[in-house]
Amino acid sequence: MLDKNFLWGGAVAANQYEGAWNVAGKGLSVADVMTKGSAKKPREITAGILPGKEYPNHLGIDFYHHYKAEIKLFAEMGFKCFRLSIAWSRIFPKGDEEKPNEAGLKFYDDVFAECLKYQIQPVVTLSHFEMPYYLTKKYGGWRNRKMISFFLKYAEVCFKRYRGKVKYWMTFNEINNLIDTDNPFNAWTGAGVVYSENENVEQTMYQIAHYQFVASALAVQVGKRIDARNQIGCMLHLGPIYPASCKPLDQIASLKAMDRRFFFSDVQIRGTYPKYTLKHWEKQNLNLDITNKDLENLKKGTVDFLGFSYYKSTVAEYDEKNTYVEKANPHVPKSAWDWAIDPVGLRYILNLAYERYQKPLFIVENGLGAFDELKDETVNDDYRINYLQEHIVQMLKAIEIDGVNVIGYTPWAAIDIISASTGEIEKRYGFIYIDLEQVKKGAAGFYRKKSFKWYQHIISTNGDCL
Ligand code: BGP
Repeated sequence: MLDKNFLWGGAVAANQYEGAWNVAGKGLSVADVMTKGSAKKPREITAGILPGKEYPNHLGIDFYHHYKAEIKLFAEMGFKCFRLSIAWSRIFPKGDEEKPNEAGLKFYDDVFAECLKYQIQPVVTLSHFEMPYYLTKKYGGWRNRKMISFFLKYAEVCFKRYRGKVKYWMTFNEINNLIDTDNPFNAWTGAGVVYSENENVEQTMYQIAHYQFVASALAVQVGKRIDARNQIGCMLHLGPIYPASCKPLDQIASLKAMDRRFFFSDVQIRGTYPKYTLKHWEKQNLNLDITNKDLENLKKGTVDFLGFSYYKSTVAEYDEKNTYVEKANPHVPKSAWDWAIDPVGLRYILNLAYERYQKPLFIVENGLGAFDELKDETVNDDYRINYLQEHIVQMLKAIEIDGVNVIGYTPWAAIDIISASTGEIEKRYGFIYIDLEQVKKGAAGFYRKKSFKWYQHIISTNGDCL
């Protein structure tokens, strides 16, 4: 039997669904200057708005103008919580201003009031791929230590303004994406940084991570001071990287691969740098700007829970030169976007994370991106129902058999939104179908998919029907 306060809900991010990119004083965010991509072609990072290019985030699904109708649908599904992010550039349009933008703050007052009207708890991510673009131009993004104070100020304004309305917060979305330096999307959306060809990318990446750790730890301290009831978490993308075989060296490969993935929560939950990282820095001769005061702050600002997204698993094979290479898992099927579908992996990662930290875990993203077809005003998305059902069953096993403490589950996404990696809406995740053509004409354009009723039933029985 799940706890009666278990947080069932759904998740989204401001830059992928709000639209109204330049309304009511909002500044440009890093997401606002990324063009549309496709399943095959990555999105382009541009130096401002290029005329004639498509910027999907500018419209999103226009939640900004339809939030009442959409939150009403979430209430109809029975959501206990709604995970969303605040667009930093609505609150501080450039990022370094003295005073926040009142119209931006007011928008979230209204959104939170609407959620609370239906007893839906907002669960808020402060930075979800949408930092003010100006901060990248003027300060070089998170390469710069000054970012710590800009973020802290933004966080403090939010904690004060939404005191008593929001209890669950997360500082940086998928902070550990930074470690995958091969994909420029990660440094851009996570830190407002484009690496140059001749820099030591590893050194820059760890420096960015350090500044974000300090910023997050300071935000935790301020958030707790403003309201001791606040629960402030870190947020990572997680998933097992199994050993490719039962060869002993493949076990080491998997162990090291998982350390690399957990490095960020090791710091944010334990408040110190793990030994394996210190050894690595020494070996690589990295020279990082880390002060004693920073280290004290990391200790004082550890997080209350671990929020994470779970989509897929991979395997690690031992490689003499690089310790391991990550590969696809041949034992699990794949989605239309080539993402491995592995529900058992969710139980596995829940166990792994809980053994490592003994902290509450919050699954704040999990879902299937698929091509949906609207027919007779609905979508027959049995594939999505199967995907979610199998994952929920594994989550319940982790809770009821393995004793893992999971506090909530917010599938990605509550409603169809713009996909982060492709910049298209065609990779759909929601329980509610959005017809963008209608949205462009000013209508809300939504249709309940088959999964809508199914999820409503799961929530109303608190998972007992499975
Ligand atoms: C996570 C992000 C989300 C989201 C999701 C699905 O990495 O936190 O913002 O979009 O993945 O990814 P995509 O939209 O690229 O399919």
